[in-house]
Amino acid sequence: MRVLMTRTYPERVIAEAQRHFEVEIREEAAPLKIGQMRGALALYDGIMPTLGDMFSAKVFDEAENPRCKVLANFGVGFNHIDGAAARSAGVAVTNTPGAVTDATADIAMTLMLMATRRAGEGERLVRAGKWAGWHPTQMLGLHVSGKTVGIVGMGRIGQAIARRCHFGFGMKVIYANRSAKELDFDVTRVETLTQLAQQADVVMLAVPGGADTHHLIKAPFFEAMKPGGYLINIARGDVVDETALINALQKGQIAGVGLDVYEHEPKVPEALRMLDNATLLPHLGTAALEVREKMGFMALDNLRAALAGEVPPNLVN
Ligand code: 8YV
Repeated sequence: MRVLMTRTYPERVIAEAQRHFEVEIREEAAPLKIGQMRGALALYDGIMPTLGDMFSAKVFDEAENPRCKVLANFGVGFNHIDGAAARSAGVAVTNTPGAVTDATADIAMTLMLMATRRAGEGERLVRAGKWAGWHPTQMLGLHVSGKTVGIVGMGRIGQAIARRCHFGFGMKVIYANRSAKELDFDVTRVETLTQLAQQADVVMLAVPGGADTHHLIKAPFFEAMKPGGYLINIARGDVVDETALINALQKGQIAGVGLDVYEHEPKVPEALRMLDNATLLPHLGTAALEVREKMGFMALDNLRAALAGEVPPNLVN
């Protein structure tokens, strides 16, 4: 069976893949172009795509009974793949849930602490040689312990964030989610995003990307947030109306933001990059070797099952 890996995944993942398949490894870091995706559907039995490989309905338009039977996505987010169009073309789509949960929740906590305690701003001050020394009211930020965190999206990652905030920082946890969640510690579901915005000192976005959550967070949400409130996004960039976010930051409607994802990444607007109260990371959510290996092995399990004619463990379409 021929398999295309659309990026150079970790060595151990590639070695494991080569034990089972004839593997082609794409060395470019840039996402596939539409012609490359169409070609891959015709030439390979399975493909391991990832963030940025936009397998839209258009890609499947000309795919009459493609050779490819599975897109085994490397990553939990699969909003770059049109699952319905893939299914219509006879292509299964899978993802890697669980593998990313703790690492992504950890980056959410990193961003919360960096943003609220102005760590990025402080690091830049020292590195620039401009620190004139300590004084009692220098670079005061928000003390998060005991404050209220509002989590939008209470799936695996949202719950892992809630656990860290509750047990690690004694925070009150409120959340907005389609359904109520029963956890082994105290969390409170709010009925509306406005209520969450009004009550939270720190807002955490942990919803899946896709049409249902596109621009879920926009100007009215920022107007409802506390002026001293912070927004953290480790979900997908387009969950937030980035123009409205920049406007809210410039107007002082919110105190700051911590982002690991961007609406048009890797493009990040200069207006956002210029703001000292914007903590900006380059999509580091799962950037640890053991995590990326675990993601890769999960994707391979999905590939193997699908190409053996079985239902893959993490089928999403
Ligand atoms: C991944 C992510 O590392 O898993 C996801 O959906 O957003 C990241 O944490 C990225 O997609 C690369 O696969």
